[in-house]
Amino acid sequence: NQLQREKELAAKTAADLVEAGMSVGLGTGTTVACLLPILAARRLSIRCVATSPQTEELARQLGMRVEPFTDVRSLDIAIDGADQIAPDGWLVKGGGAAHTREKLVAITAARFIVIADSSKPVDILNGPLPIELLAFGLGSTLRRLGNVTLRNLPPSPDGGIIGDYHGPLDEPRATATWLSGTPGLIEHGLFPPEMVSTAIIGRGEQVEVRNY
Ligand code: DER
Repeated sequence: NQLQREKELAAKTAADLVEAGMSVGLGTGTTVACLLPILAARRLSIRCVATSPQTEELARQLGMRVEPFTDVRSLDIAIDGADQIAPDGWLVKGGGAAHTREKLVAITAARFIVIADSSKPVDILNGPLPIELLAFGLGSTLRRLGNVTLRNLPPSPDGGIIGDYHGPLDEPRATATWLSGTPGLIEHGLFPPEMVSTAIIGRGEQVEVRNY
């Protein structure tokens, strides 16, 4: 369908940015699932880190070299999807419950590239905003956060509890600062523009490239 073709188009455009010898961060979700076969088919000698077991499994099945992120201190490029993309570059991520690892890979990469179909750009970010919470003291954290629902998911690979914050996101910087300063909250899905290099958005048969 149209959105799938747009994902493929964005993924192919992003794959052109990956060169032999690079260390590459691989995001999580259905758009990244389009990217991996394209990247694998180019048979570049690249070292990858994955942001979820799902991505790791798919990359390994495609014969890609995936390494633990533990000792990797820098990445040349990271490519990931997004749930929402604001005009100024703020992202909402975490639909796939992997935003904690995705943010660490994104901040590590020299270039962070977002790939998306035309349903992702929005005028104003709106919730729900994915969050990952420490299991210890969960009740206290939920009380202090207020407007939060928990997802019916197993704990994350890092043992965190995945939920969604339903408050307003029209002031993303203030909300991101408040959430990041909340004891018991491991990570939230607001990614600031300073973390994003480029968004590649499939629109019909074209791609829109936004550089921030
Ligand atoms: O969970 C995530 O952050 C994913 O990258 C998500 O934002 C995009 O998933 P999709 O490519 O399946 O829409």
